[in-house]
Amino acid sequence: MRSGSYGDWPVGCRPANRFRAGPGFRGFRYDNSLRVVFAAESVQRPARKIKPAQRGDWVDLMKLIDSEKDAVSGKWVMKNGELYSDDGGGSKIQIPYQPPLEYDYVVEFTKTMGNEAIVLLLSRKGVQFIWLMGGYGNTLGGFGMISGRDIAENPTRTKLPLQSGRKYRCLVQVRAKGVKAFLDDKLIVEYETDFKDIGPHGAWSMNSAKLIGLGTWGSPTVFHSIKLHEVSGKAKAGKDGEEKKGEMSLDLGNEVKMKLVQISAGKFTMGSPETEKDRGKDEVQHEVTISKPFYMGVTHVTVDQFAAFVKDSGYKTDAEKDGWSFGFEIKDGTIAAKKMDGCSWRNPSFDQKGDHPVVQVSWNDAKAFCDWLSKKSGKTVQLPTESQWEYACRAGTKTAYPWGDDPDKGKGWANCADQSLKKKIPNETIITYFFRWDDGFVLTSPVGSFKANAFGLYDMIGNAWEWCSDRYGDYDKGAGTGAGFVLRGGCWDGNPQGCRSARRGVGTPGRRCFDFGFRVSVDSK
Ligand SMILES: [Ca+2]
Repeated sequence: MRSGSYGDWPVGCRPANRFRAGPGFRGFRYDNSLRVVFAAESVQRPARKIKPAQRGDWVDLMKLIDSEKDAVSGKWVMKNGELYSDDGGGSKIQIPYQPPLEYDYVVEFTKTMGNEAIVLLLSRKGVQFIWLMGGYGNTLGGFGMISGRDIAENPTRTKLPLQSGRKYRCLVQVRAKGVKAFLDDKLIVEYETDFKDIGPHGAWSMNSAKLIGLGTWGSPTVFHSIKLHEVSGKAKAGKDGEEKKGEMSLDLGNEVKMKLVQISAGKFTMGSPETEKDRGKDEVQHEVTISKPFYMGVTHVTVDQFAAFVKDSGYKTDAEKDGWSFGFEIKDGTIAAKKMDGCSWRNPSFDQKGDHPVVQVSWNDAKAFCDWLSKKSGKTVQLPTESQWEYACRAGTKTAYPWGDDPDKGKGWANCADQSLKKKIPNETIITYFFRWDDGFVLTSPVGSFKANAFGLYDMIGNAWEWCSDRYGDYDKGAGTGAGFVLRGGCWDGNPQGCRSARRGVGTPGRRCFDFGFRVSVDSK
């Protein structure tokens, strides 16, 4: 066992010793006590600030490392544009990794002395499988440090002598079908594997699962360049709060994020034509101009996201303050909705997981969430206006539903009152008719389970009603002045009438229910 800095080094590097055990070596298992060391260290580290690569661009990580010291741990010195490790037992750099994107990683380096390793670690199913430039006894190669039988197939391995003082260029290609590593254009390791299974190794992802580690072990090394290049895949949002390529990611703390997408300014016809089946009289058509682009949450606010808010702020929802909310039980083949003591977003009267839309939230609660997130993010986070909501829901469509005018063609688009719900409540009389398809969910569903609309937004129809910032009122009388606020989008128990794009709902600000949720919008600068 080594001294303090050893704990800074991934346990996965220890096999340098055990590798000597001979050809029968099949791997190693992590020591729980050392994993605890990692967990403790991770708490003390500052948040990551490294920007991910953009598609088609090469990103010089050396520059980032130079400007953002927390990208590095161990003994590193930046001199004249080169990064020196004065390695006494392990030093590392964390670099972005955003599966399922395809990347090239290029590292140019010179090992100056010593006989151990330079490594770049990835894993498959949480098991380390690449020791990119592993070395013992001046050997350089792609060692499969296989500690899980599921990846014990024989990879291509080539060992090369690693000479001190010589410059090497290493390229790692992460692709959908596997990983290849080249040293000076020579293939040194190749794995065919499921793209989805490739990721950072746990020991290296101390701050984020989106980072992998590059480091040295036992050998002072000079890194001349470290670059990465996104080869394909959709560009992702940049660092927290950064507005880039039409996306935004907000940090809610405790590793909880919220993704938003930019919606362009434009004009649309709000409301429904008089010919639309089941339309409401309050859906009078009128032209609306959305004068400025804005960001919209790609999904409802989830239970996990709401929990991050409550944890940070200590906020108590209206239902919690009052000690009751509107819950339901499925009884005698119907939904029996009623006031229930102790019912709230924590106990909505049915089972929900963290990725389901939070429900049992009032307009007041949703507004409090937005105010909190505004303060936390420095952005203007709010509930969408009713116009913004319908513009975003329609995403260019003029039909009754995002998928067209025929409710029967909506399978795969939304979680509504479908046949799976009907089977549970065959005697229901309030929900007068159901969608004819089966969406697979009786109650709420994980957000983003269905098709996104043309703006990249999920569940604009169905799952849970969404609060808007506007008071309800007649369209032709300007801003609403009524006591209630607008709810849009229908819900898991919404029938084909209630789940139309133009459908308007309303609730008083303290009202909460088992199918009331929300999503947020953010002003564009
Ligand atoms: Ca359903």
